[in-house]
Amino acid sequence: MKEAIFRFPTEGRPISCKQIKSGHINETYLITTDTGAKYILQWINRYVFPNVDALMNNMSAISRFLRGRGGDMAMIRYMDTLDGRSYYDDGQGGCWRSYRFVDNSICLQRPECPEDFLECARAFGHFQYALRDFPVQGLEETIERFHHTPDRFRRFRQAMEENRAGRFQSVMPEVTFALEREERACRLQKMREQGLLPVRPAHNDTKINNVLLDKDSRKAICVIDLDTVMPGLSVHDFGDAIRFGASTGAEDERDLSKVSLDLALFRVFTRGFTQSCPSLTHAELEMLPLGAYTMTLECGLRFLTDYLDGDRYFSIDRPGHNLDRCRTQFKLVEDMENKWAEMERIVREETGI
Ligand code: GN1
Ligand code: MG
Repeated sequence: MKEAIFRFPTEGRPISCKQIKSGHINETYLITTDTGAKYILQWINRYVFPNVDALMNNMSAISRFLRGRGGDMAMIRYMDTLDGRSYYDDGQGGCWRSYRFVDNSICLQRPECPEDFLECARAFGHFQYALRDFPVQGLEETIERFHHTPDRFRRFRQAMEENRAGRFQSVMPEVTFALEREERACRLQKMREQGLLPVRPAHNDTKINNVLLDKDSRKAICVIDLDTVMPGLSVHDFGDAIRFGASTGAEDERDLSKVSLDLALFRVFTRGFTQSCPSLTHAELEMLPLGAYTMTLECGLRFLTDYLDGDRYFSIDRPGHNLDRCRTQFKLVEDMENKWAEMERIVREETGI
């Protein structure tokens, strides 16, 4: 049992604790008490999120705003600790938070049918739309330059130079692949700087497993994992969801012949996201395919950077795990290049631009 749970006002006495393997950064546990009440307890990774107060402040500002707005999408509510704080600092570098498990909810690692992905799109589209007039300057950057692609390339170059794990020589094909695509991948950040794309409150981590679905109706209940909500681009939210959910293979699949972009899922997501977020500008709609491309390349680059650094950021389950993940992302990028005209056509057909 994780001792931290006793710092929170649970209903009943905690009797079991099971780790939920989902995500590469924080640790998540399902706690059950003797009355049958269930809670999620989470350990926050301070290496990745040094400023836990900023993260919890963002989250409560967003929750307050969304609750005030009403609508059919729920919001999880973190519990205060018994001594009235928003999280528990265990004094040994660990920070913990907890919320009541959402009854009858499931989260998927991949869509089991197109409707699951449509629900995921509706949830993230609705999230964007509901926050369309949230004062974005009130949000703190919980991770500096999180989706600043040019800065990701800068850090990548630094990792190559430092070559901490001595792996540089073994990843030359991946290095070349990334560098050849740098200009295209940095285009959205340029557009942001030129004011061509609006800066909005973005979720920034829109994997399908960050949406809770109702186990029976399979309808989206709410969006979770708000740790990376900060000023960003809507096209990144679209793109990250495609990168993960519209791939025919798992993020760490070793057989690359299984990894490609599923255009039917791409279409479904485009439909759900844009219909539930009618506030997207013409430029944002036009850039949706580039959002998918950028987030996939950037994510591959981040895995590669971490591989060069000796796996310090993303948790791994096997040697070479980050390199495997990098390769699936790059394979997907290549497939998007081949399917580019179709991606653009789908966006035109679904949005009417
Ligand atoms: C990390 O931990 P998880 O799975 O929610 C990462 C995302 C990556 C993702 C890749 C804070 O998210 O940016 O896209 O792994 N989160 C952070 O699967 O870096
Ligand atoms: Mg996350």
